[in-house]
Amino acid sequence: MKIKQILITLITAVSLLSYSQPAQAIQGFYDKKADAKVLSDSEHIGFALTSADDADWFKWTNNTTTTKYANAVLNIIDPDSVTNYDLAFDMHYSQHINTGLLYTHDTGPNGLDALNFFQIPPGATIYLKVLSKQGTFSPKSYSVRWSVQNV
Ligand SMILES: [Ca+2]
Ligand SMILES: [Ca+2]
Repeated sequence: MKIKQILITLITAVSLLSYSQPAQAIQGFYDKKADAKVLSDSEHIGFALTSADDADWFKWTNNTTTTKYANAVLNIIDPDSVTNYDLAFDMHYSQHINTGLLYTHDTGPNGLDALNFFQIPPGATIYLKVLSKQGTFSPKSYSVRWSVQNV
């Protein structure tokens, strides 16, 4: 009886360990805001999400003295009728003032989610996040067309 209890304790401990592993194993590229990929003024990005918990972060800082206007278009390459990736952003006006995560309009599995002419004042940093909508994930490549301009 005692051996059985010890075995159960051991099995429980082992399964707890193996449950805690996957969360750490899901590590790809640019998964966190702090690891965001720095964008240039104009880029066509081609990446992929590899799990339902995967996300990719990007950032661009307005180092000029004039307001810039940002455009970003998210597109799933080879879309299907279910997989839906979303484009969100968080504008940091300064180190301590930011908008929090905001989502661009979701256009569905075959749509293009976009940020259009979004104002970025001098000194501000915009963070973009690409993630999959809950319950719709399958591994897909996607592209983001990014550019900043004057108006
Ligand atoms: Ca990632
Ligand atoms: Ca979407």
